[in-house]
Amino acid sequence: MKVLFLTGNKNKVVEANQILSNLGYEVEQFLVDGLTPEFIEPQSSSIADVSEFKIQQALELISETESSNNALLVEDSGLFIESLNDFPGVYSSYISKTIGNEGILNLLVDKSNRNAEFRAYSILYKNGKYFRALGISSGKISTQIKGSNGFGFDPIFIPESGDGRTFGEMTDHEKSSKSHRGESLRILYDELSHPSK
Ligand code: ITT
Repeated sequence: MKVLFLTGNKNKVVEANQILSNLGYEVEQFLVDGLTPEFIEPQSSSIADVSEFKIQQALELISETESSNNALLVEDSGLFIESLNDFPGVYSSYISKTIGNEGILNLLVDKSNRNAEFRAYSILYKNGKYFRALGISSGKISTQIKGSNGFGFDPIFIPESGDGRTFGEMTDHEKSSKSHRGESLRILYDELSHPSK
């Protein structure tokens, strides 16, 4: 069975494939006529609400045959910085594209508290059933941009469970073993493996 992932972000698809392929699922970006369909992200302060909205849009876009043969996946994620009252949070995508990593480091110049959290809320729809999972990766914002792997805020995020390197300095495999997305997909993986739980 394939998992069709409604996202404009190919990095998310790669990470999801690494985890769900162990279960025999092949994750593909959900495209309509070869293009990422336009979908709306509602203004909300909750990544769970944004994900619920995304899955409803995915169900509207998918044909009946496609949805009976495949599972559908959506995810909303973000970086939540403690001393900035959880900013950029649900605005992470926009902030990453505008002020970027340098902008975030500038906002934290005078702050001694650099605690932050990445969160990912995933929803998978399969055969009429919804599976939902929140993953969290706690850590700190670095003082410098380090590493060029991954995407978005990876070069400024040092996970607590690591060895001091940023996600941007880790291989894909190392990152997904510690990441919010990895955690949320591993929870989904468990639920899919034990559907009676
Ligand atoms: P969608 O099409 O799935 O919405 P997106 O990239 O816009 O793709 P989100 O709306 O969920 O995704 O925004 C999440 C943003 O948070 C993302 O664009 C990055 O800037 C940041 N982010 C989330 N997970 C990250 C990760 O693992 N590493 C680095 N940055 C991440």
